[in-house]
Amino acid sequence: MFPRKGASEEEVLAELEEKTAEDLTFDSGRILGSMCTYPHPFARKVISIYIDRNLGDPGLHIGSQKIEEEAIQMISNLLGLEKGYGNIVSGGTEANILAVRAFRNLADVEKPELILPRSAHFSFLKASEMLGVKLVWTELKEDYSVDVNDVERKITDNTIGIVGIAGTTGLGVVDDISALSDLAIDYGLPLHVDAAFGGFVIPFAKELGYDLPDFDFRLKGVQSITIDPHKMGMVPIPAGGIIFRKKKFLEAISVPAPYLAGGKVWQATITGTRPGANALAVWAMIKHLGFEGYKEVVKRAMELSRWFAGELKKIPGVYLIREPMLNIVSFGTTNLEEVEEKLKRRGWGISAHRGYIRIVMMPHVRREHLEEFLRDLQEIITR
Ligand code: 0PR
Repeated sequence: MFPRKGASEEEVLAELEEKTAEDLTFDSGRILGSMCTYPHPFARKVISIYIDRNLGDPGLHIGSQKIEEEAIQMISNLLGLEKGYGNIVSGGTEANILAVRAFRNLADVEKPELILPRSAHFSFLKASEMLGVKLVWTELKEDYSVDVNDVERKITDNTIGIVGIAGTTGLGVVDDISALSDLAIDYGLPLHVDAAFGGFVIPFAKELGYDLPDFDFRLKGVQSITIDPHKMGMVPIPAGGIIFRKKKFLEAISVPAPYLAGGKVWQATITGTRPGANALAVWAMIKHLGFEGYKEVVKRAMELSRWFAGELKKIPGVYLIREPMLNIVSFGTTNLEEVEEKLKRRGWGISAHRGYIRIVMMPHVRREHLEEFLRDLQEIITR
């Protein structure tokens, strides 16, 4: 019911506290299966200062728009591009939709089809339905990366583009983007890389010496990349990123907004009014942490993942789905559903709906949390 009379701030806050008591919080250490993390205190500060900025009307907030553009350029550079074209958006879903939209608009095909691996995130289902693009799924190999031969077999005259994934949602697998890129070039098709998760992991992990495939604009067939600051970028939700190699992709999805303060401006995002504060927080976090800062975050997460995977293997009845490539460790057990239920009852924020339990070593996950989790898991399994 819409209240007729307002209540005091104290009353409202007390009610909120009571109602959110059942939420899990990131600092409790109980959230082990999420790709989000606690808002970095510095990002939180930036957001609270600039909470009123709206990138939907860049003529009003000219400075903020320039900062968004600088953030896009810094991310483009991270991904091997001197100059990129894109936006800070609401998340990986919007970024993926924008990429598919750009490919479709440029393709001029009557019955557009998009080729993507079975491991792709469900955001492509939304893109497919909204854009009228048929999804053509390709098989995975034994290591859960996309079968590039199957991708080639599925190319037709209706294909508008190919999707590869750098950090799959379930297992953190990086596809053979280099082979996909070659294929894309051979067939004159654009390749989109969904690095929503891996984008803020792989560049740092590579420099740390982890043997990971190339995945970014250094590969000439890659035309667009989804990369989410609100995952491993440690920026509060919502902060996704879409970067295109060429201006034509952005132009293909731009609509005119002629009456705004900045005169005739073009908008290439799905949302109109959008949070400037979050784009500023992306910029601020990159400036604050720098490459070295993110590298430290990734180092911890990768080491924790290897250690955790090793510990899991010691528990009888527990098996890894595959060796972790990034900071995601997924495992199965006998009686998985029962184990999941019991873990949840003990307050663990995990899920097993894909046929395994996925643990994501986000920055809020600490070794002592995992030790406690392992103790609970062992107890449940051996009981
Ligand atoms: N692409 C990939 C590879 C993803 O893993 C995800 C989200 C997306 C795109 C879509 O991103 P947005 O959710 O930002 O639109 N992957 C997470 C997942 O499905 C989303 C998530 C995050 C789920 C936190 C739960 C959670 O607690 O697991």
